Amino acid sequence: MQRSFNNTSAASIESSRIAHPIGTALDRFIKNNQAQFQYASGELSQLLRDIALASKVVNREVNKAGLIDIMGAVGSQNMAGDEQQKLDVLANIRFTRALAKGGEVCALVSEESESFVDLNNEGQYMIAIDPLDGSSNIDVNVSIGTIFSIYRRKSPAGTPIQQIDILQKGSDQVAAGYVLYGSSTMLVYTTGHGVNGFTYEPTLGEYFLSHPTMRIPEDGRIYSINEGLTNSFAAPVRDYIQFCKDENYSARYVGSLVADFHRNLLKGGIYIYPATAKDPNGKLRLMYECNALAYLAEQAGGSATTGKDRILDIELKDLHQRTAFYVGSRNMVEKAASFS
Ligand code: AHM
Ligand code: MG
Repeated sequence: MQRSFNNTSAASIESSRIAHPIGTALDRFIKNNQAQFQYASGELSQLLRDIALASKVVNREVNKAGLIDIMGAVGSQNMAGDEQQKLDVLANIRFTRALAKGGEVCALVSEESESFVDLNNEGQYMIAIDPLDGSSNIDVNVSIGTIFSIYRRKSPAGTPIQQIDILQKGSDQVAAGYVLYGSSTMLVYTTGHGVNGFTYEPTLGEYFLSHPTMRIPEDGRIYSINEGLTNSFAAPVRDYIQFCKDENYSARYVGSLVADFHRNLLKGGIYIYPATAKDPNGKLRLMYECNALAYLAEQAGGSATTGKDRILDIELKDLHQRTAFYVGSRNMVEKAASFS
């Protein structure tokens, strides 16, 4: 069944605003909302806290990225004599460690690992994560992000992890979100009851609610696509780009999925990564890039498709499966699809 925020009444949105004023600390927000979860045992709350904690550590590393070059390039040693590690590898280690220690996650799928990681515990959740997406932007001081999807494990806890625990459809997500390491660091997530955004206050070391009950405008005037690849797009994609130009839309493309998605979420817009000659199934990965953002988009009133089909309905066959990705304002995604 499609979990859609569109059915949520204006009154419940308003009551959520009243219950959680801007400035509410993340910990308090998670605690106050625990009763909303179907399995309100506190494990998912703790898992979200673990993610927030790991993101603070990664945020610190991201902010030091420029200095790392000064102190020694990748492959060399830093001043303390430690081997330097690439930031995306480091982020993977930080998140894996936090989630393994937390004990709520039994298995982890990551962009950085070929197969899933069995954490050998009784945890009830499976997580798919891209620890640091937009890696080409790391070295040039441009926004990057972490993307995560959380699922309930399907087989009984304590038994070996099975394929049905790992290869779950996007519509099975129980929570999803991203961290944007931008001019501010933000954590944006959903547990199926709307989308809320928290901004990190570095001097206090805490996230605070800054964007309650986020809604993506139904329409927008921004299109985000790597237009340099136009020659390898199919005709309907090229036609839609021409339509955007005819309408005098603004082209905005950071090249970091989280940053492009976040801007469009706030301002209205569409992000497209279609099939190309090089990547005939699209470039982006379903499990740890597209599904989370598709869930967030729908929860915020937007939509996400392959250009044809709903992203959250796609059957998973492979951990690193790719898909074409259209996400953003509902009317824009619909319009783009009408060119096919
Ligand atoms: P990555 O996982 O190697 O970082 O690739 C994903 C990134 C997205 O963040 C971004 O939207 C896209 O790839 C950019 O790709 P391109 O440079 O082909 O436009
Ligand atoms: Mg990625």
